[in-house]
Amino acid sequence: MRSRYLVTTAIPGLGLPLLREAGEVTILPEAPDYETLAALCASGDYDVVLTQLRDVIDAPLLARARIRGVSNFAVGYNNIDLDAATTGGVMVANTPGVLTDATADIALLLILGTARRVVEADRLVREGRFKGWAPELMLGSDVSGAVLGLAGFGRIARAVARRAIGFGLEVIFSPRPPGDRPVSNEELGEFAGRVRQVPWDELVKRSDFLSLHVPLTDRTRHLVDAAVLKRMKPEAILINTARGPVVDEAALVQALANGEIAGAGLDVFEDEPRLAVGLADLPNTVLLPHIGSATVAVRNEMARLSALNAIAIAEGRVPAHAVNPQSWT
Ligand code: 8YV
Repeated sequence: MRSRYLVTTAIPGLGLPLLREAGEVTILPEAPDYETLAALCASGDYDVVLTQLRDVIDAPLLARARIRGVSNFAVGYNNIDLDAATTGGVMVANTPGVLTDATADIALLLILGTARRVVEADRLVREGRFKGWAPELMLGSDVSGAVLGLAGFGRIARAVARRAIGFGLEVIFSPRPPGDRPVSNEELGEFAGRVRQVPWDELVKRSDFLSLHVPLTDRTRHLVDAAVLKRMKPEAILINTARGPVVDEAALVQALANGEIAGAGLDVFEDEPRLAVGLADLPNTVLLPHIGSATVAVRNEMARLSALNAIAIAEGRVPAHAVNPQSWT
C-alpha cells in the first residue's frame, strides 16, 4: 500500500512533489482546528501528518491518533507533546539547521532597528514629518560597544554572537536560563575568549540588548516576567526571535510604557497572531510577523527536509531529523 500523508498547510518548493512521488498526499484547504485535526489523526487514513507550529498535537490527540509520526515544518516543536508521542510510539521530526542564519539575521535586524528607531524614522518620512536634517532628530543608541546578552547558546544564539561580534558588541551569555551549566572552552569553539558566560541574573542586569534563544518549555515559559523586566537596565532593549510565551507580554507592555526598559524588538508573540493590549501603540517597539525563517531559500529547504522526514517515517525508517528516535525502540 502507498504511504499516506496529511499536510495541514501546503508547503513550498520540492516539499509537495517529493511527497507525491512517495505516496498519496492530502492537503487541507485551510488550517484545521483542533477537533478536525484530532479526528483526521484518529481516522487511520494517514501514516504521517506534516504539521505547522499552530497545529496542536497534545496528549489527548495522540492517545486517539492512528499515525506513525509527525513531521513538523519548524525547528521548534513546542506544539507537540513529545513525551506523549514517545510513549505512543509516534516519531516526531523537525527542520533544524537550515533556518539558523536567517533567524540570526532577524535578531540583528531587530537589534539595529530598535537601537536606531528604524520604524519610527520610516514613519516620520512617510507621514511628511521630515522637515530637514536636525542635530537631534531621531537620536538612537549605539550598538557598537553595547553589551549583548544571549539567553541560550545554541545554534541560533551562536549565529547571532558571530554577527554581533562583527558589529562591535560585547557578547555575554547564559546557556540554559533560568538554570545554568558550565560551558567549556572546547564547547565554545570559535567563541572561546570572545564571549563570556555569566549567570542568568547577571545577564539580565548587564545586557543593553537581551536576546532570547531558548526553546519554549515549562521552565522557560515567562522566563522574562515583570520581576526580570524590573531588573533590566532602563536603557535596555529586549529582543525575541524565539517563542512569544517566553515573555510575559502584558508585563512587557507595562515595562515599556513605564520606561523600565527602553524598547523591544519582537518577531514572536505570546498569543500569535494577537498582540497584548497596548503593544502596538508603543513607539519604542519593532514588531514583525514571525518572519525569522522567511526567506525563499530557507522555506524551500524546510519544505524539503520536512517532506524527507515524513517519507522516512512513513516507510518505517528513522528520519534524518528525528526528535524522539527512541519512540520506535
Ligand atoms: C517557522 C519557527 O516560521 O522553525 C521554527 O521553529 O519558528 C519558524 O521557522 C514556523 O515554525 C512555521 O511553522
